[in-house]
Amino acid sequence: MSETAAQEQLLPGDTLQAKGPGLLTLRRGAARVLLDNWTGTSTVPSRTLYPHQWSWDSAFVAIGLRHLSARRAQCELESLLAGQWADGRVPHIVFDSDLPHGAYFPSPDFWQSSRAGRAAGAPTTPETSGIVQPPVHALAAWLVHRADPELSARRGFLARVLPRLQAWHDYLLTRRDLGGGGLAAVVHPWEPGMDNSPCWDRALTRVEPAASSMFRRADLQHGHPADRPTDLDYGRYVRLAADYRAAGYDDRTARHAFALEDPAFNALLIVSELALADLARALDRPHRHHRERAGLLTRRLVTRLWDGAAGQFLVRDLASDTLVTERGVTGLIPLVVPHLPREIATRLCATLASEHFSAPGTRLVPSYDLTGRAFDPTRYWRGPAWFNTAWLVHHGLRTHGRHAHAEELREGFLEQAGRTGFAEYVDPVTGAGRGARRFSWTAALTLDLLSTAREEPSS
Ligand code: 2M8
Repeated sequence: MSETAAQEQLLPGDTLQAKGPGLLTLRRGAARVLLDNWTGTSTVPSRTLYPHQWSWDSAFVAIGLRHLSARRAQCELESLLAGQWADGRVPHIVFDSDLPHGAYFPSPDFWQSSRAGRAAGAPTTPETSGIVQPPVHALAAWLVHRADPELSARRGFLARVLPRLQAWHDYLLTRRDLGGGGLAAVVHPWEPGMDNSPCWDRALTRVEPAASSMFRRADLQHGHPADRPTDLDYGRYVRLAADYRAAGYDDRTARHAFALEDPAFNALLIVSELALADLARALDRPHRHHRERAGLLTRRLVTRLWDGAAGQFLVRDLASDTLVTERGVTGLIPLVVPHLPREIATRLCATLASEHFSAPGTRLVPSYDLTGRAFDPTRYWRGPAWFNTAWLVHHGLRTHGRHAHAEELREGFLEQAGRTGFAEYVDPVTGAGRGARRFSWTAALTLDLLSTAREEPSS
C-alpha cells in the first residue's frame, strides 16, 4: 500500500456523523493536519515556523494521535526519547538532519550538542538542543498505552519507555533541584514552554543580551513581528543558551543566571509521576515509590509556590528566593494535580473565572493576567490564549469534578480550533486566530477533546 493510501486510512470515518457533520468535518480537518505534519517518525509542530521535533509538542501530539493510530503515537514518543541524553534529560528539540541549518534558529550548529554536550551525555546522533521542556511525556505514554494495550504489549512499548521516563524524572529531581526545596527548576525561558511570559521579565533583567550579530531570527520569516518575542528577548535567550553550552550543559558546574521554579512544569511532573506509577504497575514492576513521590511533590508545590492572597500559584525566582507577583496561566495549571487540597482547587477555579483570566473574546484561558501591567493580546505568551493550556485546565477541571465548567471550555476549544484553522494561539480580546495555522498540538488536542466526552476522565 502506498504511503498516501496508508495515510488516507487513518482519516476518521463516520463515527461522529451522528453528532453532526460539523464535528466530523472538524475531526477530519484535525486528522489532516497531523497527517500533513508527520515526517515518517514524528510530527513537526508547524511545517513553517517549527520544522523539527519539539519535546512537549510531541507529548501533546501523541495524546491526540492515539485516536488515529496508536502505533504512530508510540513512534512519536519513541523518536523523541531517541534523543535523550545519558544524564536523563529529554532535550526540547530533536533536530531533523535533512533540513538546512537556516530552517530554524537556534540550529544544531548553535547548540553543538554532540560535541559540547558529550561529557553531559548527549548522543552522537541525533543532534538536539541542550535544554528541556515540561515533562508531559509519562502522562502521554500512559494514555497512548491505554489506547491499545495489546499493540503496546506486542511492541514492548511500555518496557522500552519506562526506564527512559524514570531517568528523565530522576534528572529533573536531582540535577535540576537548584533551589534545594525538592522541586525542579527551569534555567531558560524556553524550558517552561511559555517563552516570553511576563513571569520571567524580572529574572531576565539580570541577563546581558547577546549582540544581535550572534543570531539570525528565522522565526520572523514566518511569524508577524507583533506576535513574536522582541529582539531584546531573543538576545537574552541566546545569551543564556550560549552560557549553558559553554559550561558543557553540565548542571553541576553551570552557573545559571536564570533559575526559576515554575508551577506548571512541576505540576506536570506530579501528574507524570502518577502516570509512571501506572506504567510500572502495568509491567508488574515496583510502583509505589512513584505515588509517594507525587504526594511529596504536591506538598512541596503548595509550600513553595502557592500564594493564598493571589489565589493561584506563582513562579519562584531562585536568585532572590521570592515569588514573582505576575499572574500567568502557569499558576492555574496545577489544577491537573489530583491530590491538591480542596480549598486550593476551589480558589484556583475562582481565579480562573475572575477578571484576570475570563476573557471577552474566547472561552480559552489567556496566558497572562488580562489586567496585568504587561498584558498584550497578540504577543505570544504575554496574553494570547493557547490550546494546550486550555486542554490542561480542562483536564484539571474534570479532575476536580467541575464538569459543567470543563464542558464549557471544551466547547469553546472546539469552536475556536475549527474557526481559526487550528491556530497556534488566539487573541483573547477579539477571538481572532494568531501565529501559525495548522498547528499540530491544536489539531491533536482537538481530536482528544472530540473523544473525551465519550470517555472516562483520562488518567
Ligand atoms: C515555542 O517555543 C520555541 C522555542 O522552543 C520558539 O519560540 O521558537 C513555544 O510556544 C513552545 O512552547 C513550543 O514548544 C515551541 C514549538 O511549538 O514553540
